[in-house]
Amino acid sequence: KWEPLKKVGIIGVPFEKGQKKYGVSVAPAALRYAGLIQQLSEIDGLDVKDYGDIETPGIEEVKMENMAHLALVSACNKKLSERVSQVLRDDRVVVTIGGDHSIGVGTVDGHYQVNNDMILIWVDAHADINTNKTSDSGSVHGMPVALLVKEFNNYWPYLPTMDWQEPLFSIKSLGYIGLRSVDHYERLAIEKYNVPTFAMEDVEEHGIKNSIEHVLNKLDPENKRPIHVSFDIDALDALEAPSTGTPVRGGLSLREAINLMEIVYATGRLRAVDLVEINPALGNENDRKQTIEAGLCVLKAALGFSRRGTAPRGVKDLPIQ
Ligand code: EXY
Ligand code: MN
Ligand code: MN
Repeated sequence: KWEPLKKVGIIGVPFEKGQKKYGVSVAPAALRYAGLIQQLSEIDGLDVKDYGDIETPGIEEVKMENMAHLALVSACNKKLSERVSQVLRDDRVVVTIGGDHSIGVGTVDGHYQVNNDMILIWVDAHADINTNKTSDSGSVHGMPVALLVKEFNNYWPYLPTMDWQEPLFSIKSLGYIGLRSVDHYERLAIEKYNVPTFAMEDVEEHGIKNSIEHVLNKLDPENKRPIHVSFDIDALDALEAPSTGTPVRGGLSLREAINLMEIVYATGRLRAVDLVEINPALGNENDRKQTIEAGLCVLKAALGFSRRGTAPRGVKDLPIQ
């Protein structure tokens, strides 16, 4: 009944104002240079279309307490949301390459516009569910989930420039995998709203396969809702993906992340993937290469690449001499 969509659309988002370090905006170019489009095109039967990058030219800043660059974040996400909706309406799985994780506001908003029954799997070392009242950093990449969910309306002040984004997505449709750096109020929110969460110690106990299957089953027991995976590269262990702004040791192995994505792919319901927080400017040449390769492996697994290999299509025998 549910078959994986064999068409995908790529969006690059060279945006880094949701956090403080230079370099995460270079990731779309770095991934393209490393062969993103070509490698995805080599996946059996996959049709890949590049929708280019979202550019956010000079925007006038607004001041908001403990929330840096709100107007820029907002302008970028508004454009991104529209592009994400467009790709989905073109009947393609949308793959968004960030950029820092503040762009999750735009990807989820754009997805929700088209599939309001979507569920969201946030794969991350962090919960990204701070408000400007609870955040220690004032960086919006730690706030996208709080901006998106309708249950948080009362926890925010009026946010100038954000009128375009009406939070309609419910926190009841959210699940977490990979957490290991969660602020106190973030944990309170997870407990208050009972968000299905497999932090690293739960992944340890149940294994990655049971963890993702449990979250999917909890959010969608009837197996009928479109899936959005927002994958922060810092979900991976810092040894597997060192080039990222807020690395945390003791995370997912690349094998676990690949397996998670293979399981989501196999549902046939994956409609959107974000890959964020790769920062090619951090670490040495080898760190950079390793991190980008890891990101490509994760995306390929999400889009149907089989580690078993695939025999040539429609061919029944080896070539005869
Ligand atoms: N919880 C911390 C904060 O809000 O500043 C750290 C957030 C890091 C966010 C990273 C990208 O996922
Ligand atoms: Mn994140
Ligand atoms: Mn993170």
